[in-house]
Amino acid sequence: MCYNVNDFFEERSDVMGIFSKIFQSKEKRKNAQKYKIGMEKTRTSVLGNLQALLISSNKIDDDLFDELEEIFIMADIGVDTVIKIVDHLRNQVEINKISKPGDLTDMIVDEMFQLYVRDEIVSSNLDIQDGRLNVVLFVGVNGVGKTTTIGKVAHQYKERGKKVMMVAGDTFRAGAINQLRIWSERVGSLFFAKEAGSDPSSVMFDAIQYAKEHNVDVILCDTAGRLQNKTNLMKELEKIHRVIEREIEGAPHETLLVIDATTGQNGLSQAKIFHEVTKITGIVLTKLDGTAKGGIVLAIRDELNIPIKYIGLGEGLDDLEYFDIEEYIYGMFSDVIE
Ligand SMILES: Nc1nc2c(ncn2[C@@H]2O[C@H](COP(=O)(O)OP(=O)(O)OP(=O)(O)O)[C@@H](O)[C@H]2O)c(=O)[nH]1
Ligand SMILES: [Mg+2]
Repeated sequence: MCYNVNDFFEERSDVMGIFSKIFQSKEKRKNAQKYKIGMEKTRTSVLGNLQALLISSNKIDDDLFDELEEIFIMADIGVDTVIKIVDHLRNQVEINKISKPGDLTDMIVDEMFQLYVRDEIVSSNLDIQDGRLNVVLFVGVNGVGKTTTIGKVAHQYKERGKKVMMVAGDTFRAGAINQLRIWSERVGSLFFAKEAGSDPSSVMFDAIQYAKEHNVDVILCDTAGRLQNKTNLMKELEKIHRVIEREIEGAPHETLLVIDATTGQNGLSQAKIFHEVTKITGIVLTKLDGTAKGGIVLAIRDELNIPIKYIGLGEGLDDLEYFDIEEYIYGMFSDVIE
């Protein structure tokens, strides 16, 4: 299959530019700047390669599609997802008789956008409601950013006037309790801990009683980092979940799996296993600022169907954003959308 520049000189079809139109219609640009800055590594890498490829190609052919696949896989979009995107792109090129490689950029942006929003508009808001004690549990492997994210989330809810309490459920790692305590002081939230080595389920139990007595709005529960293949630790997580569930109907209202974006595809397999043990309601994708592999967002959406609720774009208190697909795509492609 080969599309030669000289064979077709058709105008571009209406199916293109959907993303640009939607994005233009909203006043999201200001917030999107944070994505743009935070995703600099992904943007410069993906876009740099993409632009170099499209400029150097004078026709759309199989070689071009192969190279596109390579660029997307390098950005960690995931092989299965990439194949889907590129196959669909091929079809669109054929149907709309696209011949200029330069016209592909808009189509690629749209493909990615539509892949994410295909079934429904995915809400990234946390299920935090007024008039009840809300429980958010943070889980994940070691060092992904659970404790830091709790600090950032606490800060956001404090700013909105909520009474927030952090719970030191990581009783395992030396220094973990203190690390969370420091975050609570920084944010100005309540803090609940028992002595190191306590059973984390009993910490949760006591924390919930305390929170009920003191009219706390939101409790954010830290847990010890655990490898998904360590059976005893995963069982511990099940127990923590059960205790919370027993004490408050419908809780935990959110169980967020924290994934480090720099670990790429490995994060996907972590998610699958954690999801089997404890129902994950959302993903926090941290360290997106530290990787050129920001395409992992699309792989998570396509392969797991668990919503990404937050993304971490740095180590500071304000470097956490609700995940927004439009702002994300803007962060990745802003140089060509503008
Ligand atoms: N660049 C960047 N660094 C981050 C982000 N989130 C967390 N970090 C850093 O990642 C490191 C680990 O963060 P922690 O919050 O301690 O991770 P954890 O999951 O609680 O770790 P354990 O409790 O040991 O399992 C720290 O140096 C954080 O500053 C982010 O969004 N971007
Ligand atoms: Mg921690």
